[in-house]
Amino acid sequence: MEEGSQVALPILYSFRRCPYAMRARMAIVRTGFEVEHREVILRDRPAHMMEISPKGTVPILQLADGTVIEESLEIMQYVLNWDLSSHEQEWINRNDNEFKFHLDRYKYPNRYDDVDEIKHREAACSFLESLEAELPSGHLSDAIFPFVRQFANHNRDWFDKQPWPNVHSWLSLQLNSEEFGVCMKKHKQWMPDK
Ligand SMILES: N[C@@H](CCC(=O)N[C@@H](CS)C(=O)NCC(=O)O)C(=O)O
Repeated sequence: MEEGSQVALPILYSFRRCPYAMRARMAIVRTGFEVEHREVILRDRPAHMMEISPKGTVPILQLADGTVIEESLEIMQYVLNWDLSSHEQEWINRNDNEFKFHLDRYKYPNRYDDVDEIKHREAACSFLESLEAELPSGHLSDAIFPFVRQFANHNRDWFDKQPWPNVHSWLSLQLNSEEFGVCMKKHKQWMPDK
């Protein structure tokens, strides 16, 4: 390599508070996978991001050879070299479909027609009760806890009163970890040529 020449790093388009982006960033932090971090504001998405992934969601990982990975779970799998077991896949399906469905309606009832947020909070509890009985570990834990964090933060007082000692200690372990601290580091909005 010539002196001073640089190898392009993979590019990560991310948004700090997005739970999908968080799970991808956790995989990146865990492995020390190097990326050029590009912080996105969702209402002002960069043209390059929309070009490589017109669906416009974060996170997006573009590898140095141009390959685009536009699903958070696939980014995790790539970065961690993670071969999901069918049991892990079932948990992720429940998280990304059932739990996320109720979480969105609990957190943002005004975005939907005729939604009772408390009914959705109750429905979300069945997923949390399953977690209480069988806490996820390792990569699976990283894939799930950002969503539980969002649910917990919506009404922390209520959440803290629920009879889920395992979930409470599991969640606080994740949130207080050094890795999560790195994952939540603040970045300025990325702008081309800056
Ligand atoms: N299935 C996608 C979902 C990603 C997703 O929906 N991210 C949200 C932010 S949390 C997003 O970019 N939404 C686009 C928008 O709000 O316009 C994944 O796992 O990466």
